[in-house]
Amino acid sequence: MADHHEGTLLAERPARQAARVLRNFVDGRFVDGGKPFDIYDPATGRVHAIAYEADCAIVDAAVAAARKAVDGAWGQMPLARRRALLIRVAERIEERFDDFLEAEIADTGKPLELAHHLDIPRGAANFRVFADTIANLSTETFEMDTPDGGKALNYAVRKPLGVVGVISPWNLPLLLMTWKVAPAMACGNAVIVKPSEETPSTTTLLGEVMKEVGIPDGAFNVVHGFGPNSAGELLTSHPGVRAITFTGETRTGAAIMKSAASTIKALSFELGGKNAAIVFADADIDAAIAGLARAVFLNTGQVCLAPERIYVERPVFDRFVAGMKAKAEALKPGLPNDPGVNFGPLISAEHRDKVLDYYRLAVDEGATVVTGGGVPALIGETANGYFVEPTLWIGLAHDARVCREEIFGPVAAIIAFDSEDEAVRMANDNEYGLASSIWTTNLSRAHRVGKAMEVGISWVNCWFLRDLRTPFGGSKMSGVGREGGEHSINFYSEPTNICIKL
Ligand code: NAD
Ligand code: 6OD
Repeated sequence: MADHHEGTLLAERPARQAARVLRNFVDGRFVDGGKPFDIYDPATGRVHAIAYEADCAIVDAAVAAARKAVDGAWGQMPLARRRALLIRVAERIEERFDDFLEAEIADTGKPLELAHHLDIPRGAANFRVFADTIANLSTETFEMDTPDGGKALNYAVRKPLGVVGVISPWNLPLLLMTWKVAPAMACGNAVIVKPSEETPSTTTLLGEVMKEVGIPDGAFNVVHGFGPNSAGELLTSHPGVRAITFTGETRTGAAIMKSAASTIKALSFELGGKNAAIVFADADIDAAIAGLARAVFLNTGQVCLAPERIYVERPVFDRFVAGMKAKAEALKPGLPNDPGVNFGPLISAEHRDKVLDYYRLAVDEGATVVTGGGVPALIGETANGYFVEPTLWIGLAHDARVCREEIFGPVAAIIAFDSEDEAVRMANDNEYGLASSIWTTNLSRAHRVGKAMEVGISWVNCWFLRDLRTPFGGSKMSGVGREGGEHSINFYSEPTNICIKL
């Protein structure tokens, strides 16, 4: 068994004695090399780790190791053994729960309670679910008549794609990375993960876990670094990588598509959103307020599925706004471990500045600020953290820029409507199409409006309720393809049809 802290040895440099070192994980080992870069704790603004940017040689070595694993020990492994190993990965994440918790919190600053009930458990669940899914899917068989009056039998067999590049974002680092790594590995692919440069810690820890449970060398690799002209682009343009599965911004998806074009890679994209919620006057308004306050402010609004536009039927508008304001003002910012803290920082100083620019723009565009709109007055360790206030606006036109562009912060514009048609039209009038959340007690309306939404996932009287067997992804500019259940297996494998003349 490997040393648990192989990838996270204390830094050698005296000035950074408190920082962890995150090396690249290639062919079952943490390797030296690459250029160091700082990882910040967003709750305090302090450097808490140093990662090493993978160069061309490290990425090439990762691709070669992954190819060897697909052709050998991992790709050839009997399915029962592969599944058992993936379940061991889930168990080991649970055994090392506190290590994952600590690493995720250090990178993101998110409240401990949130990482405890969402990020880390879902990291483990992703491996269990896809270890099951892969065991329970069939392929198709057709018997056909042939021109000579005989018969032929067609049947398909599923094969791994080969080497899969996984490029992941910073908002739910372990959850979103394992959501792709688990099905890719269940299908027998070897993966190379490029985690976000802001949040590389839990992916590095997963390298340790893979080694500890006996996943063959090369089946799981980690390369650290950035996007353009760095590890990200080296992966997306590498001829040895057969597929890229990506979660992140829409414009990054466009850049990856270009970079992957010349080597014709399979692509699965989960991209940005500008999600709408609709609250009808017949809804349980208290439930809508509780559900949508959670949706807008969870993870400081840094959830791709979060509604940033809420359309509310006029008779219940004032009551809804007052309820949301009370929820926003009850949130407590602070350090992840401090008692009662349920509101974390944004991920970086750069992202905080972007969100604050939108706060200013909203006022320029005519918003009345119901609550928030600035930076909370914090003292002590969090004074230099990347905090902003939870914010609500009314009085904006539906086509204001702040109502059209993804902000990715703890903010929503609340807009009144007078008819179902008007609400549906405004909700769909956006270039994104990721998710929606509709609140009504009218069953017919729930089905009708749920289906009318131009999105990948349309929630009714709930939000972010996930059954991992269902299709997940975005419409319009929010994504390409679907993952979840058999949709993931279909992306991460390809069938060969065998036609036998009988
Ligand atoms: P991002 O696009 O900036 O970065 C995501 C990843 O892509 C990072 O690892 C980054 O290093 C890498 N990258 C950037 N440019 C690249 C390039 N040219 N080539 C290869 N790799 C590159 O996104 P982010 O800021 O980390 O995450 C926030 C965004 O992600 C938001 O837009 C959010 O809506 C979206 N998101 C979508 C979903 C979904 O399921 N649809 C889920 C979570 C986040
Ligand atoms: O739950 C999931 O599987 C998923 N992909 C969630 C995406 C959240 C976006 O921030």
